Amino acid sequence: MKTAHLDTFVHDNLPPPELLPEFIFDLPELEFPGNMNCAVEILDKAISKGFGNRVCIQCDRLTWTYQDLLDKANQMANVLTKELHLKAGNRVLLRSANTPEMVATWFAVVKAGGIAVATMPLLRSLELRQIIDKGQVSHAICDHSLREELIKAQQECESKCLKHISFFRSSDTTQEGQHLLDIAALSQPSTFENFSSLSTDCCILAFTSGTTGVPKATIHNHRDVMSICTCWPEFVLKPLASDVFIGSPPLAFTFGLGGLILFPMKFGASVALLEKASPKDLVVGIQQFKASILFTAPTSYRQLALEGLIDPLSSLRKCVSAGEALPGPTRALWKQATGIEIIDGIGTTEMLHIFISANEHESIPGATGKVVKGYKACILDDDGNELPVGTIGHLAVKGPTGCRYLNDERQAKYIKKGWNVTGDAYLMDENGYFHYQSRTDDMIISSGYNIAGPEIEACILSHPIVAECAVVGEPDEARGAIVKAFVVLKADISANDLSTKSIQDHVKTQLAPYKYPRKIEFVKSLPRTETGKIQRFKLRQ
Ligand code: 3UK
Repeated sequence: MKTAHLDTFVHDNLPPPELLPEFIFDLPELEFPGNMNCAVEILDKAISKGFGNRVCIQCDRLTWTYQDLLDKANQMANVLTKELHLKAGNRVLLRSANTPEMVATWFAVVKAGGIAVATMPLLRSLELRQIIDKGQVSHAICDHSLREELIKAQQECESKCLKHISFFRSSDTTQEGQHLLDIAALSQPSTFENFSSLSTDCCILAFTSGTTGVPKATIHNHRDVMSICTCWPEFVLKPLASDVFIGSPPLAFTFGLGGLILFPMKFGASVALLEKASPKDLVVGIQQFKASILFTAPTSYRQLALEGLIDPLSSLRKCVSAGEALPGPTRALWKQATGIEIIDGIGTTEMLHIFISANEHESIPGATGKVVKGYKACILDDDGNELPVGTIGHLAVKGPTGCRYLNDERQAKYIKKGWNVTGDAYLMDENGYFHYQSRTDDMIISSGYNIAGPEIEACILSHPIVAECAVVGEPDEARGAIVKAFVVLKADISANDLSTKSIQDHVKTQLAPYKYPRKIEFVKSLPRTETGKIQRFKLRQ
């Protein structure tokens, strides 16, 4: 394999060919040229498609058209290459909330042939340091208000690879020794000679924390980015140019990058970016920007519906849920509150975006959906053999995108016989719908029964006194493990033996009695990752 990069660090640390998944490009839409820069395909080509004067990005401070975004990205790309000596293949860390400036820097980096390493604003210096070291990051671009932890990380970093930090949105333009990217960009031309990358050159390193907490970096190239812009959005979401996207996932989470930036832009639509995106912020944003397509996580849908925050006559037209299993009761609550059937989809950082999903007309409660056109999926046993319909096993997928960890032994674990194995227990029914059971590491085995926590969670969530809930296995001498539920009650409900009994009885009447939670602990909140996933390993400790 070749590369057009001058800095070949990522190329040199790709997994060996025998550990790569199989890639499939059997649709005409997935035939890409050998030379391709996805930033050019998405941004520059939006102008030639006639989108130049359309609104592209809004936030509560400003509105940018496609032409505005292109001008800013080009100016910044000029600064990166001329002033900061960015070489194609260098890794550039981005640190910001979801802002238009973050988007402009992302495009600037990719246009210049750099590799964007987007990070979540909440990360502290230790986590940033791990990313900088693992990715051998040479440049960082940072919202000025988030500088402290990054500067600390730079100082503490073992490899001293991070040489240039550049800031934007600084209110203090006089501070010496600080490079201010947005100010420097003002004196640059708004045209830029885009780097002519191979479609197989890396353009994103997406970090994922994994179950052990040691971060993994997934490598994605220009072709991967264009593939995700084709499959799920074209075949499932089907947005219109008039749509206004909004949502909570950070742009550092590939769910957010795709859903809030790449997909709207592919269709000439627009996005309203929120720096804070709690359920209350989402409601305000939806009203303010008349948003029509919402991307958020299952808990956020549940909270919006339970707290009566959402106006059933709002501008919303489509709602997408991913990141965690969508419990049946949450789907039903949302339908009741808004009349909208949620579009569920499972994606992973390794696969870049969603590969199993169902649109609002084809979704069925309790199932994530069918395999997205362009991908293949099946269920494997422990030895990597395909299992028959209706059998629980390991979810396996292949398609135009796939797992490539940067210099990581865990590559061998994700790939089985060319399939990407996500670590989820699923079954496929006779109609090709995939039904989520649990993470394979979260399956509870009690007295020889396989119990999938999320099934019990969905049941407990349908109890009228329950706000949130998570189920784990607790080690037990007699039974191996018992089902234990952590429950957050609704605001006006008090925790006592009666509520425990009522929840247990509810489960016993709805599901096979052996599945009922023998222990219930009432808690104020559940531990979650920044991408909204319940941290069940913390509850097990
Ligand atoms: C879980 C789901 C059931 C599942 C992601 C959309 O979540 C994303 O990527 P991550 O790497 O996590 C992947 C894991 O999360 N999961 C995600 N969606 C669902 N489980 N139903 C779902 N709908 O365990 C998976 O293995 O953080 C999601 C797009 C891009 C993404 N990166």
